[in-house]
Amino acid sequence: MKLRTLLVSVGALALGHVAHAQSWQLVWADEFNGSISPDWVFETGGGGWGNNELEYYRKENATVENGNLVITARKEDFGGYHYTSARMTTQGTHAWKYGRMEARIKLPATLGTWPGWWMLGNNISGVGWPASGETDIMEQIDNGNTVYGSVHWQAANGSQADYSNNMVTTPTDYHVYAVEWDQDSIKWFVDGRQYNAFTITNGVGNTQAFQNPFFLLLNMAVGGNWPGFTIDDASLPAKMYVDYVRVYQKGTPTSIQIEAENYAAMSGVQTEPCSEGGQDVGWIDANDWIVWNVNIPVAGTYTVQYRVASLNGGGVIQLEKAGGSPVYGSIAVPSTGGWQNWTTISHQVTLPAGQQQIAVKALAGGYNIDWLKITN
Ligand SMILES: [Ca+2]
Ligand SMILES: [Ca+2]
Repeated sequence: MKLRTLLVSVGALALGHVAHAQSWQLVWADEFNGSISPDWVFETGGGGWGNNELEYYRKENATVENGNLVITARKEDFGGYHYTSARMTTQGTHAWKYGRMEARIKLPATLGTWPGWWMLGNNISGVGWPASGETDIMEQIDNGNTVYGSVHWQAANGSQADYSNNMVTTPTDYHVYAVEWDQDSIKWFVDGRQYNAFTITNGVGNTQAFQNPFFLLLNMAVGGNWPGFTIDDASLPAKMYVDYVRVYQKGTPTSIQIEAENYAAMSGVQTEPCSEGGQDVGWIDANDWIVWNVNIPVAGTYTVQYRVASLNGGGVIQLEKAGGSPVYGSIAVPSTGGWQNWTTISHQVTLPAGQQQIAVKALAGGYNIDWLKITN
């Protein structure tokens, strides 16, 4: 969103990767359900701080409509400028090093508007720009159908360096614009489709700024060095809708193994020596239940594995909060050919965070359990 010069391709990764499942944990969000989070700081003033923008940024130009943030660009005299709009950041309230930053956005795409969903290095007030680094998750100008993903940083010789790519979409429809950023790369996505990547491994190409925390920005400029200074006044007011902003980070790997026999409470079962060592829980009949204490570090999706044995199959495990509600999921237990022939079955469930009691209830019996393992 800042200064823009000729774009140079530095450190581009091969494109066309398909997004793969990762254990992203939601760490911050604003869904704009009725209000704007106080974590947003509104920047006020005219000119866009280096871009020769034509608007004066005011908090009044950011409102909430039907669960959306709405940034409205207006033809309106204020503070010596002839347009108003809004620019908001999480500078000073929240910054993150690495993560998946995504927002669902619908743009006006009209001549003279320049909306941005972007990030700046949190140390900008100390080292300045572009040494702070800048990641533009989505920019679009005028009535074009192209959206841009870019980075700006400081080259080793002190000059500004840039890298950018773009894709054609339908900006006036809602799309999810995201980056996935880790120690090795920044990747840009529209609706889950990757169109750009940038390598930052070990600060290659003087990119070490991208190993620091960044804060978020949303704004819509009117005019400026990039879109130019021709504004379609008749199309104003123009609105940028943001359904949500979400920040995910890779969860700390979780792996919790619970010996079935170490239950906190049970009904109708017995323990017995296990052929794999220790004990297992057997004599499980329909409606029997077993409760364990567990501490889940972060709410989210987990894989729960069960080490089971069953002579005849036909059993069903229901995983639930102790007491029976909510039910997290259920899984059938196959025949393993013997009461001490063990196999591992698993399913994915969504668990709340914290110290809690989980339970297996037998919707149908006829199996033994040696252990459970909860991983993300
Ligand atoms: Ca929303
Ligand atoms: Ca066991």
